[in-house]
Amino acid sequence: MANLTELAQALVELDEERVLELVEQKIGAGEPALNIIQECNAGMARIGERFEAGEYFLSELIFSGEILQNVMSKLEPLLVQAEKGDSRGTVVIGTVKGDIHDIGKNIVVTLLKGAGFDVVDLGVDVPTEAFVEKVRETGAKVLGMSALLSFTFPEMKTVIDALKAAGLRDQVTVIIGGAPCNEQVREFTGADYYAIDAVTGVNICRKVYG
Ligand code: B12
Repeated sequence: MANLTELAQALVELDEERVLELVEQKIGAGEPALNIIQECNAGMARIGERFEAGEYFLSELIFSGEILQNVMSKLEPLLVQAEKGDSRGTVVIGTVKGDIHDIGKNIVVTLLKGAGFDVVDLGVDVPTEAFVEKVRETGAKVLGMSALLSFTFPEMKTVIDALKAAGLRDQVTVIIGGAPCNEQVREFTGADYYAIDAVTGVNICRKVYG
């Protein structure tokens, strides 16, 4: 098992005070916010493993989410250095039906806004029709779907099939993301891209909108 950094380890131990102290230190030392997020992600992955192994329970999962959200509220001002000027384009995004994980999606939203995109964030547990309706209404060229639960992967396929049925599939590039997603999941769902992290997702949006 890979060694964790001090920050990631403090997160795994759910030592909120230490986590926030380390984050403040890193911000003060000029460390890029994205690096700090990456370190935290390693900690969250380890927390997930402990949960799977029965060493952590739902309460620990909930607490870890709260700590990460507090970290994010410190980092967000650093991420939103919005580029001025016209909108680069519209991106519709949401976490699929049955899934309420939103910390990763919210990072994507923050980065997209910082990069000058108009973002329509549908939130979590988003029904198929809501995705399809928003794509139709906004004419967005990109749809992003987040899924952190393996059993919600079929939801992404359902949305893509519904876009086809609505005659909208050709106008929209579909990007999927979330910790357990990968290329196989992309293939299964019929999405155009799988983004391993938020930055990759933003770069794909840049490419689509030229
Ligand atoms: C915190 C957490 C929770 C919190 C979520 C709080 C919140 N507001 O989001 C709470 C406590 C609510 C929760 C609940 C559950 N959870 Co949970 N949770 C986690 C945990 C520990 C961290 C998730 C997280 O925030 N990571 C940090 C963020 C920054 O990472 P990320 O989401 O992957 O996002 C990054 C990229 O993936 C990407 N990205 C994400 N989405 C998108 C979308 C697009 C378009 C793009 C471009 C990029 C992108 O950008 C982000 C930044 O780079 C994970 C473990 C893990 N490995 O991730 C388990 C995990 C996801 N949970 C899991 C489970 C099982 C559950 C529950 C079913 C537990 C239960 N028995 O009730 C419930 C389900 C609730 C529901 N219906 O959704 C499992 C899922 C297993 C699986 N493969 O299906 C995991 C993997 C833990 C594990 N190993 O067992 N959970």
